Amino acid sequence: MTTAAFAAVDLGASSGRVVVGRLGDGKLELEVVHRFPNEPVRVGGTLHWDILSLYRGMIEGLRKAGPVTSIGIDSWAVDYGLIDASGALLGNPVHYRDARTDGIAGRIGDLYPVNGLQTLPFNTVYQLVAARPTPQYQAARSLLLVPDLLAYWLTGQIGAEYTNASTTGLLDVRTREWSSSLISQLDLRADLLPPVRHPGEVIGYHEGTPVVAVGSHDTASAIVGVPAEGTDFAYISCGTWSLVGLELDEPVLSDASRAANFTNEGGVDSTIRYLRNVMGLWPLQECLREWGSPSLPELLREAADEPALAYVVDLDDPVFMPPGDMEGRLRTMAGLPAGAGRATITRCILDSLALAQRRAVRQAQELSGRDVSKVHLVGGGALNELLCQLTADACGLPVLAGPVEATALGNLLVQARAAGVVEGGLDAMRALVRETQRIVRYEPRGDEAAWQAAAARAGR
Ligand code: LFR
Repeated sequence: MTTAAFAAVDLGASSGRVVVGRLGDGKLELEVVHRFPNEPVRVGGTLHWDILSLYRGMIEGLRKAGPVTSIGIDSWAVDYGLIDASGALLGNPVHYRDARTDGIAGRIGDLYPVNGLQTLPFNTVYQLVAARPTPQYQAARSLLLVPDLLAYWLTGQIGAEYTNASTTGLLDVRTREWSSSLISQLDLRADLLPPVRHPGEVIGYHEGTPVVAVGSHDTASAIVGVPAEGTDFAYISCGTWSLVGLELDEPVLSDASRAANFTNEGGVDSTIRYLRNVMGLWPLQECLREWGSPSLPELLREAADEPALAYVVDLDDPVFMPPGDMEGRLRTMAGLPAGAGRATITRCILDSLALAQRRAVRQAQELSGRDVSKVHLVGGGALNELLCQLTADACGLPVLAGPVEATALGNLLVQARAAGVVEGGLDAMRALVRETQRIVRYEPRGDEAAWQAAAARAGR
């Protein structure tokens, strides 16, 4: 085995980073060479991504990374830019938390039998229905999902990376190609959708360096970076969202699965990411923003001393989706007394998140028929010891927390495999993560009855 360096560009909802991974001879070392903020901009009543500032952050990071064997890009899913016939971007990509899709999913019939996707108001398909009457949509030549747009700017090549394309709602979950019947049924433009490409393919070259398609949906890369052995595990990719589910070979398209709003997204190496979007750390992030960024470790220490399960909400209620006045919404929904302070609110969020994760872990098993013996929790949430312990307690299963940088790792590993530096399938890539990254084990502390009662109170 040889040693080589790779650059992962990983864009999250609140920040982006460029990570250099050095791999070879059983080693895997990460260095975050650049971090930059991702601050959405509301203008003309619409919430946008500041895509040019993200591009600048990426370029700056790649410069700091120095010479690498290849570059891979991942980001959150569903959002896109439209380019015209000259290749120019037609407007800033709209943020998935923008209100333009309100009410659309309810007006459109059931798409589950074709796309197998959880109905989330912001799925690309609903965004396109909202965009259909606009001049930009009519003038567009191609639709590029965010990582594909950035890769286009680096290489001049267009395409739709499969794992991210699977979140649009326009891909047929069985054939893994664009569904022409669904697209024409909704009177959308099939000609906007570029050919599908797969993780491991070379997209093109940036200043002579190959840009390689990875699991460009951040969640797909995160799941590559789950340090699991075997198949009897659930995962939680916990950051702004908690993506909670199982890795399967085939989609689950039953009525019960649709009713439980479980999704079948496309994973690396043709796996199915059978999961549910749980609201994640978003409510806490929003509170912290409103509170002027107080010390999180201190707040978590105080929250740990608060009474358990005193106040719980159904965190998946769409009322928590948009930005702004999160504390007010939590107070109302949880029935918090006027005197409740920040520690109580934080505990309410974390208890409620653990409850929502418990529900998704249990439902995923029931709906798929796959039993699990442990939960892997990866992403930024793995640093939150209180959340990890509460999740173990709620699920009644051990939680293996880490790595924090699972997404960057998954991105890097797929590149390293494409370059021949790592050999084998997901098992081999995960073994390398297991052997090289820090993982902390949390044992469940029991009290199933208390969690059950709380679930009932949260309306679960
Ligand atoms: C996580 C994530 C989720 C997706 C949401 C919106 O970062 O990619 O998987 O549902 O963001 O795109």
